[in-house]
Amino acid sequence: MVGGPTLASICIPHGARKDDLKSLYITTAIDYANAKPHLGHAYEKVLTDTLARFARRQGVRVRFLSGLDEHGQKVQQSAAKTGQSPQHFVDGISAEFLRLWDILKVEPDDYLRTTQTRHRQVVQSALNQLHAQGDIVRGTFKGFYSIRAEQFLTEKERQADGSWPVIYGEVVELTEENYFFKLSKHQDWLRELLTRNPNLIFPDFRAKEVLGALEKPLPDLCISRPKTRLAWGIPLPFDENQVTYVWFDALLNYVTGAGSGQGKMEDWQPAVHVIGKDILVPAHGIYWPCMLRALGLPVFEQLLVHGFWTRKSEKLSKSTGNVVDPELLAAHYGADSFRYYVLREMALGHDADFDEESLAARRKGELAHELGNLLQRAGSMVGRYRDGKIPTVTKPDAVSAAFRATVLSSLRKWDELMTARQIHLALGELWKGVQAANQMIESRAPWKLAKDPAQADALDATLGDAMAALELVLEEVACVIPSTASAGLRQIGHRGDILPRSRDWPQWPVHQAGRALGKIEPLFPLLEEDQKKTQYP
Ligand code: ME8
Repeated sequence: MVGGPTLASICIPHGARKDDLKSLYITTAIDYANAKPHLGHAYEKVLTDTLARFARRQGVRVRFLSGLDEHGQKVQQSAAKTGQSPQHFVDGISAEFLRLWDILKVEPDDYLRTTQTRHRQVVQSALNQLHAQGDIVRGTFKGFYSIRAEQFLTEKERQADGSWPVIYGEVVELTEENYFFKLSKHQDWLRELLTRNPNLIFPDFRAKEVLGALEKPLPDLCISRPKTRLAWGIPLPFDENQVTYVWFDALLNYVTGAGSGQGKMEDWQPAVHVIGKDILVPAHGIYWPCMLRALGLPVFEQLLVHGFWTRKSEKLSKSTGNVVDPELLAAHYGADSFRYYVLREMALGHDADFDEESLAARRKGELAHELGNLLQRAGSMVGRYRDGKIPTVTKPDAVSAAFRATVLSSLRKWDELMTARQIHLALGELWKGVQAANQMIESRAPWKLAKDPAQADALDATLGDAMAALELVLEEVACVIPSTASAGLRQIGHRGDILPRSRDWPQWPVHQAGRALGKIEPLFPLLEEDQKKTQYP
């Protein structure tokens, strides 16, 4: 439409900014419904929730999707162990996940379960389309199969002497008639796409892993399983004796949940997919872009790949007993302390080691002592010296001007680092503003100023500036610690709701002069035993 009106110019409401129309579709991986949620699940959902809240604060229109992966062998086996039907089993697991998201204030716009009708319809219509196009063909699959584990084994599982580990019991060579999705024809396109778009995968070193895997010829992907072997899946619409392979089913959740979430293929919008490093190659890095292309849909906006949590440098695993229960931690330290810890501790994209002492120390230091105390001290002095009303700063003095410049600069750096997805560093920058406020109070000593009526302006500046800095910081950090930030804002007489930033952000707030404070209470009350006892010694 050269020269004509653009969509943006038609749609901009009166007085709105152009970039108000920016939109973000952001998704998490859908967790396997075969066991309770663990630290890795919780981190990923908190991370995505924070990115969604931050984008909203930047004025972006956001759709945030999360959900559960409920089909497949793992789920079927876990259900069988409990003697429940798979559907009954996943209903129970889904309630556990939803309870955790409620506790952690992870608030997606939609929560998709792959057993829902809307999803089955999308999967079946995608299968029909690809089958009709000739992109799905019947073929023979040959491999080694463990009867006990009810799964095909790969050469990776084979031991050095050529035998199979005893856990697999009897291993037979099996030939199966299955359906295959033609992956290989997209290989050159995908290699070029990744090479030309270095931002398609974050961090960039992860893109190299996908490119590395593309150096060998891609085998076609087996996308079905005979019902006799696996009943718990979405039936192929063109062969009732087969069900859909769980990854082919799971990846399509992003299409089902797009737009209105009504399961319409045309609602697809290129998404930012937040996933862990173990599901990049081959699922999200290879299968998914090829599936989108074959379906005639645009490729995703980005794969945002996070690292793994370990404990004492070891993999979190039920078999070694070193699992970390996020619900237990949230109950003890508070959901926001948990959220803050995981985001402050892990450099997005890299691995991090979970250490409860460090969680307790960050809660006590950065949250309770630095942020919480700032509010309590400044708030109680506003109560004592200014009748609970935020004083007007009529003449900001030199100390005030320097302090304001420091805080505004820390906010700008926070914004830059958040935009660059360096959340842990962004929080460090924001805290420089908090620390500057504490130092400012310490050096201006308002308790002394209050004794001298000639220092009234300096006292006003001290307290007014501290309140303004708190407001600025709390409005930003709300994406990380939503409940506490809103509670803190209400204590300083703000409504506590987080709206998109004004166009001229960051500006020093002036509107709050004369505003009455609410009741000042500790944001992070000291824990009874004060971190002597830990949940994970
Ligand atoms: O992979 N640290 O489900 P899942 C950080 N259903 N993240 C971790 C982790 C850890 N220790 N352990 C797991 C699946 N994760 C599929 C996804 S998406 C279409 C289908 C992350 O329950 C993992 O990387 O095994 C993944 O992103 C998410 O938790 C769910 O893992």
